[in-house]
Amino acid sequence: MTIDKAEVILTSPDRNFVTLKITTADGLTGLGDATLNGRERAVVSYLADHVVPLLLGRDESRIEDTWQFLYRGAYWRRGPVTMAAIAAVDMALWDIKGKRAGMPVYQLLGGASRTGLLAYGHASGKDLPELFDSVRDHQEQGYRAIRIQTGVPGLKAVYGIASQASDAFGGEARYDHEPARRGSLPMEEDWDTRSYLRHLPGVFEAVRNEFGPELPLLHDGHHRMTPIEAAKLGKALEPYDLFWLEDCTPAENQEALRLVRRHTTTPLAIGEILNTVWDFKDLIREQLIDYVRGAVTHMGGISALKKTLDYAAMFQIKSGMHGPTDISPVGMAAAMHLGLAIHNFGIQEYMRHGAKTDSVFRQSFTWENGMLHPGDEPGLGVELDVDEAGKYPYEQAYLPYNRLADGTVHDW
Ligand code: EZ4
Ligand code: CO
Repeated sequence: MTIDKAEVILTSPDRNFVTLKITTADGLTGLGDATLNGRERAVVSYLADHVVPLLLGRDESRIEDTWQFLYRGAYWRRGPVTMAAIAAVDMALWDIKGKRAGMPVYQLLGGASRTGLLAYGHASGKDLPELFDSVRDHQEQGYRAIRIQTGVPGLKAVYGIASQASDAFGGEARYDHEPARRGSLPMEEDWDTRSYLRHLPGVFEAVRNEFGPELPLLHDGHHRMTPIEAAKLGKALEPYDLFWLEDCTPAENQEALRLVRRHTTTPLAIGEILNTVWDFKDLIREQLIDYVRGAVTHMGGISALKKTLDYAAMFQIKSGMHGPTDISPVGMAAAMHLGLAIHNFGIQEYMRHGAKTDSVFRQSFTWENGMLHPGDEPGLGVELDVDEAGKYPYEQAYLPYNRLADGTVHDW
């Protein structure tokens, strides 16, 4: 069948999401996630102005050909805007192919390699008592693996720590849903790497003492360290047996990971801001990482991320797909189908979306005993309620950024 219609839907239930909806000549629909946190409208324009006209009249069944046409045909390759747009087309066509076949997408990818996906959530607290409460709260929500972020003495506002309750979560403190972070200008946070490096090992020691050796613990360094600082932190955290240390250095300088690797056996995860297999090529071939953090939404879709993960599998590197709330329920569903099918699944990041988001996107995934499963609806298993989406117009929102004590802008 040919593609008859392609619409770009920008909606902001709890937060902004960009969704591509493709309709075929016989009325089948497919959804794709193109959300790029803080730069949403750039992808809306890329899709609506440049990609939609190319889709109309195309054969819906030709997923790989459409991907290659959009990637190679544009001449300008890679980059988050381009790859989020291509990802949305790819996801929507897989959704349609599943519906056409009457099968969930994971069946088309080779079928289930496991019964469910181990997922981790985000515990945080400005101090240890708050952090412990947050870990317990996550355990009560069913999480069996938990990311730990804390405040650092002397710093007022630090990445990943909620400082106020969120309405979207009935008063639960959530750093990704704070109204203060959704203003018309980005919020400024502060940073000091030496204080952080002094403080963090003690936090992990306390968490291990309180919660025992079994619980898988993760931590996100959010690109803030130099190679030698990252090596030092990885080494200092070894006694606490982390599942992974994420984004220890900025991902642009990939050679830096060689130095980190020489000094520590703490597993490393990288790549939530990477966009193509080329960005991962050296990291994978040189075995500089243990987990691929790429998201379906930012890596050009299911087709492209599957190739990257198949390549990673040759080096015993596993998936650790990015799954914050700025990946829409459509992007999360795509991640779950892919994660269920591949052999080298590692872990899936999962932060629950808010109630308004769940009212716009009707979903069929399950969350039981700390495990996700995409469900068995044909396609991706997500439907978008256009009327409901229309109730929540786009709101300008930026990610926060960082300055050191002397005012220097630091990596965020
Ligand atoms: O900063 O999703 O691991 N998760 C993260 C996230 C990212 C945001 C960026 O859009 O690092 O909190
Ligand atoms: Co991260």
